[in-house]
Amino acid sequence: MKHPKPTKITTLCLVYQHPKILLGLKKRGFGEGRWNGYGGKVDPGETIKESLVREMQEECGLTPTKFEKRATMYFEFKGYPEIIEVNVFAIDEFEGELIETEEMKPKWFDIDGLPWKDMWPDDLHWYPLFFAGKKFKGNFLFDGQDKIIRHELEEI
Ligand code: 6OG
Repeated sequence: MKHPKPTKITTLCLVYQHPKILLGLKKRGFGEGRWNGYGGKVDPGETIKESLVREMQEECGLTPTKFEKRATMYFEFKGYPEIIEVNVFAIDEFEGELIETEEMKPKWFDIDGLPWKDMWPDDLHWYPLFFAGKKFKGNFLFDGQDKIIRHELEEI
């Protein structure tokens, strides 16, 4: 599967301890009002792993101590030049105390009771692969922020 050249590299961390998953309600900025994993833009001079540890600490107070890369996905938005690379990690173990921050309000969900209508629509496509322990890659083309025009997903 070919992918476009990203303009922005990000991480997305899902703390998954079956049957529970930790999500955060984004309180501001891109994806505001949606439940999502933790993460954000990888800063210059920072590795992807350093970035995900920093973002988790900043957004929910936890320090991930055992994690695994599970997916790389590319998101394009019709009419916009930005192409976001999202590196998805399963966080298996962590230290610290979970807190609400200015950016994110945390909540543990049962995987059978996810708030799909208040999540990114791509999540419906790839969360099942994530929960099944798969590694995968994907491309998504959005029209606005609610509608997916085209997508492809492939196990690796
Ligand atoms: P900041 O740009 O606010 O980080 N992200 C997405 N997550 C999902 N589930 N679906 C998408 O579809 C996403 N696009 C971006 C990556 C943005 C955070 O949101 C993730 C980052 O963790 C379009 O720093």
